[in-house]
Amino acid sequence: MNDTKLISKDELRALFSAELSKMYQSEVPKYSTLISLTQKVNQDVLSNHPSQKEALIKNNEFDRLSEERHGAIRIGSAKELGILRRLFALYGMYPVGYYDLAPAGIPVHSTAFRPIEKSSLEVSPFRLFTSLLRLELIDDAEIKASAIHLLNQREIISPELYHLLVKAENQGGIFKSDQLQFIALTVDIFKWHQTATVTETLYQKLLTQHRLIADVVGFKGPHINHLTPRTLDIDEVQRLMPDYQITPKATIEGPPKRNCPILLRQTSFQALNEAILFLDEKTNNWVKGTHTARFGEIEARGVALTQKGRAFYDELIQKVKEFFPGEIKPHESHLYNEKLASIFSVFPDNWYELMINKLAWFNFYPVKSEMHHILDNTHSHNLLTLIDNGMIEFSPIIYEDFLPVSAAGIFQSNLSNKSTMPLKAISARADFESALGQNVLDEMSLYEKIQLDSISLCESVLNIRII
Ligand code: OOG
Ligand code: NI
Repeated sequence: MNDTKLISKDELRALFSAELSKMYQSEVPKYSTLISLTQKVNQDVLSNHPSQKEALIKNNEFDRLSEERHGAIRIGSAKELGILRRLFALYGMYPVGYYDLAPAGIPVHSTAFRPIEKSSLEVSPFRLFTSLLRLELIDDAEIKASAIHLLNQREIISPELYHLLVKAENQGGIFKSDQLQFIALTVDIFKWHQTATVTETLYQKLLTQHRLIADVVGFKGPHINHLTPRTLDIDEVQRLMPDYQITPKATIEGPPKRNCPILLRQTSFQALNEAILFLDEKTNNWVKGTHTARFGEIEARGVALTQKGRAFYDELIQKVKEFFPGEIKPHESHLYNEKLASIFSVFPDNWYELMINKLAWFNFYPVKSEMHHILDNTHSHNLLTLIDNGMIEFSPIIYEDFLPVSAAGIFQSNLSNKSTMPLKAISARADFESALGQNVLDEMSLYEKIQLDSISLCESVLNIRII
C-alpha cells in the first residue's frame, strides 16, 4: 500500500492505546482480569441506572468509556523526555501539568501527555503519566555516575522509528501507509525486558538508593508500568477484586464517594514480583533474579474543579492526611473512609451548587425549545437566569488530569516500605521544562476554554449575548 493520505492524530492515538493495551494484557494477565471486572461492573451500572447512561450519552462520554485508559512510564534523561515529547505530539498528546513528587519522597517529576481539544478527548482521551528520574537527588557519587553513564548510552527509540518520526514531522503527520509500522514501533518502546542491563551487584546498589532508580536505570527501555481502565463504580470494583484473586491497596485515593463525583478516585493492586535475568560479570552467564515494578490500577473520573474548587479540595485532603499521615493498613480503611467522608461533607454535592459557586467547570448547551424567539437580543442575558428559565442546561466537564497526592500514594503502595527517601529537593519545574523542550500546558486554561466555547455556542444558537 502506498497511501499518502495523512491519518488523523485522534485515530492514531486510539489505535496506539488499543495496541498498548493488547500488549500489556499479554504481558500481565492480571490486567486482563481487571479489564473484565471493570467492564462487568460498568455494564451493571449502566443497566441498573438508565439515567446515568443517558447522562454519559448526553455528555459524549458513552462511546469513549470502554476504550478509556491511562498508562504510566518512567524515564531517565532529558534526551528521552525530549524525544518522547516529539513522538507523542504526532499522536495528538501534549504535556499538561507539572507534578512534583519530591515532597512525597519520590525522586521524580512528571507531566501527563494527553489530548487537549474537546473533540479529541471524545474520540480517545488516552493519557500517559510520564515521570523523569531526578538523578541529581542521588547523593552517592559513584552510583550516580554509573546511572548517568548507563542512561547516556541507552537509545529508547529505534532508528526505524526515528526515521518515521522525522518524516512525519516534515510532512505534517503520519501517512496511512506508515501507520501500522509507526504504532508497532512505538508500542515496542514500552515492552517489558526480561533481562536487566546491569549486573546484580549494581542493581542492588541502585535499589538501595531508591526502587525507582533501579526500575529506570536497570533496563533497556521504559516499560509501561501500569494501564488503568476507567470504571463507573470504583467502590464496587475494589470490593470485588479479591473474588478475582486480586488484592487491592487498602484505600481508594482521592475524594470520597459522592453523588456528584469530583476529580479522580484511584485504587491499585500491588506490583508483581517478576522473574528477570542479570548478567554475571565473572562467569558471563545469566543468573536469575526478580524485579518488582508493574501493577494494575483502576480509576473513576468526575468533574474538573476550578482553581477555587481545587484549593478547597487540597485543603480538605490535607486535613485527612493530618489524621492519617502514614500508610493506611487494611484494618484502618473503614476509619479512613469515615474520616474522609466527614471532612468532605462541607464540599457541595449537587451540580447546581458546584456551578453557581464556581467550584467546577461545566459544558453549557441550549435547550431545544420553541421559546427561543422570546429572548430579546437587544440586550445581554445572564447565564444563571437562562439556566433558571430552562433555556440552557449544563453538564460536568470531566477531569482529564492527575492528582499529586494520589499519585504519590499509588507510587508508594507499589514500592515496598522503604520507598521514600528524605528529599531536600526544591521544585525543579524549569529544569523539567527545559528537558521537555517546551513549557507544560496549564490544565485550568484548557478547562476554562472548553467552558467558554460552550457558552459561545449557546450565544450563537440562541442569537443573544450572555454575561
Ligand atoms: C505513576 C504513578 C502515578 C497515577 O495514576 O496517579 C499514576 C508511576 O507509578 O509511575 O499513575
Ligand atoms: Ni496511574
